[in-house]
This record gives sequence, C-alpha cells and structure tokens, in this order.
Amino acid sequence: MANPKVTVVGAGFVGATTAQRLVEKELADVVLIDVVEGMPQGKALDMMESAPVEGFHTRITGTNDYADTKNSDVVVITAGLARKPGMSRDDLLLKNAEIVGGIVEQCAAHSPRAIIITVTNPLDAMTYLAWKKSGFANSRVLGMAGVLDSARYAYFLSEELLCKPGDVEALVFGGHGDEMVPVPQLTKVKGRPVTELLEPEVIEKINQRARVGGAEIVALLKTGSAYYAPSSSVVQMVKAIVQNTAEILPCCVYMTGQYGIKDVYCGVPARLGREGVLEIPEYKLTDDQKKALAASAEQVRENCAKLQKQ
Ligand code: TXD
Repeated sequence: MANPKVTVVGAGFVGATTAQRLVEKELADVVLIDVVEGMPQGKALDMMESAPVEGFHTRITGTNDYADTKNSDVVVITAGLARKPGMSRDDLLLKNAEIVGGIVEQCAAHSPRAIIITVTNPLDAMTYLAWKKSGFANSRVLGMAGVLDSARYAYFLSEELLCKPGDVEALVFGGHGDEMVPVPQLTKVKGRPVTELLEPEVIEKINQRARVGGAEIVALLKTGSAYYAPSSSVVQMVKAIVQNTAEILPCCVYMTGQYGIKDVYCGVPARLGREGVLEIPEYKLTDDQKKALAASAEQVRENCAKLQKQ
C-alpha cells in the first residue's frame, strides 16, 4: 500500500521541522511547499540526504507548485508570519488571513478529500477561515494548539513533581491565547489528578506559566517563535489521522453545542481518525472553567467577525 501523503505548506521553522519529524518517523511521504523559490526544494533534498544515515524509507519533495500536492491525505498549513517580541497572536490576524485564505483555496482544489490542520496564528481564527475557504465539512478542518499547550503544561508540571514528562497526561482547553484554560483536575500523573499532588497556589502558578508559554519562548528567541514542541504536536495529530487511531487529543475544532458552545472554533479534546474529527466527548469542568472556556470562545468569535468584515 502507498504511504499516506501529507502536504506541509510553509517551509519555515515549524513547517520544515514538522516535515522532518514526519519522514523520520516514516508516517507519510511529505510534500513541502513554500512561496520562496528553491528553499523547500533545498530543505527537502537535504532531508533526503539524511535518509541513508537515519534509515527512513519515506520520501520528501520540495516544491513551489500546488499541482505537486495533489490528492494529499492531510494538509498542514504553517505558512504566514510568526510573532515578534511584543506582538500578540491577534496582531497577525489580517496579514495571515490573506496568506492562509489563498493557500486553502489551492489546497482544497488539489486535495478535495484531505483533512486540513492549521497551525498559523492566530490559530482559532485561521482554522475558521480555512473551514470557510475550503468548503469542507467542519469535521475535516481542525487546528493545532491544544496538544502544544497541554505539552507545555505537562512539562512544567513534571519539573515541579520530579516525574517523567511523558507520565503527565495534561489537558488544556480554550483558544490558543493567554485566555486558554488549563484543567488540573483532568490532568493526571499515572492516574492521580494533579489537584491531589500539588497545592492550589503552585498549580495556579504553573497554569499561568502555561498560558504565556509561547511568549516565554518568543522573548528568549527574539527573532521568531517556538517550533520544536509545535512540530511534535502537529505530528501527533497527523499520526492519529493517518493511522486512524481514534485517540483523544486537545485540538481546535468546530463546536456544535458541547459545553454550551456553538458555531465557533474552540480548543477542546476531540477524537481523531482518518475522517478527521470523529467525536467531541464532553468532560466535567468546574463552573469557573466553563465560564473561562465560553469567554475564550467569544474572543475567537470576535476575531472571526473581524475577518468577515474584510
Ligand atoms: O500552536 C500553534 N498553533 C503555533 C503557531 C505554534 C508555533 C508557531 N505558530 C505559528 O505558525 C506562527 O505564529 C506562524 O504564524 C506560523 C509559522 O511559524 P514559523 O516559525 O514556521 O514561521 P516562519 O519560519 O517564518 O515560516 C513561515 C513560512 C516562511 O517560509 C514563508 O516563506 C512561508 O511561510 N510563506 C508562505 N508559504 C506558502 N505560501 C505563502 N503564501 C506563504 N507566505 C509565507
């Protein structure tokens, strides 16, 4: 059987690292596409030249032509501008909407059966835009943020608890902004919720660090934003889709009444498989968390309204 085909749009830091992880893990054949001529081709060739050493059998091709992305199973959109110090994710809204809108039209035309994963910020609004521009069913268009935000939360907790990062199963809900909602009672270490393991003040300090985890990296890097943990997070979602694992991962998905939220994209745990979002199971949140989630969804709705005015 042919390998799954994954197109990664944008061969910058997140796109190239995502492509590298996908081929090295042999999850798919990858097409890496960018507007800059030669750059995706150069990066793809460089990665192929690592195949004899790394020992992977999947292929990566670089291109500037959407015809090469034809019949992709998954399209990951990372193209756009990244945050600079002092910039919010929303500052990127209109500029990246122009870029992402054009890309989605091309990708949807060439791969009408693909699942689209957006990565470009501001994430929730870009996912909504991708859904609108693609004309796809909402179950086939989703965004990556929750896996990353939860991974950061898990890492910070593992440092505090002196445990293996992989032993922390964390859940962060809400939009990909400073209003995201870490959920400690559903965040577990070997089955024990962190609310039983840490004092509330310590948990709140870690919640806050997770909320601004992206900005912490931006402030250190100064010229761009995070890409190692973001690319790992995208790859976990792609794996769930191409291998049809039906696992539950926190993602930006279209809400149809879950948690009282409707007709807007928002970050919640969702079951993923070959057809995209298979189910949005509801978890028990506290009243405060429900309120925070609704407020976060409203912020996304306002951003999407700004896009409609364009
Ligand atoms: O959790 C998340 N969702 C995120 C989102 C985590 C990390 C980064 N996040 C966002 O991803 C970030 O705020 C940016 O909006 C994107 C991409 O970040 P990256 O760090 O990869 O930015 P780069 O290195 O600047 O790469 C962007 C590439 C660059 O090579 C451009 O030439 C290309 O996008 N680009 C395009 N490619 C194709 N088509 C068009 N039109 C185009 N415009 C720019």
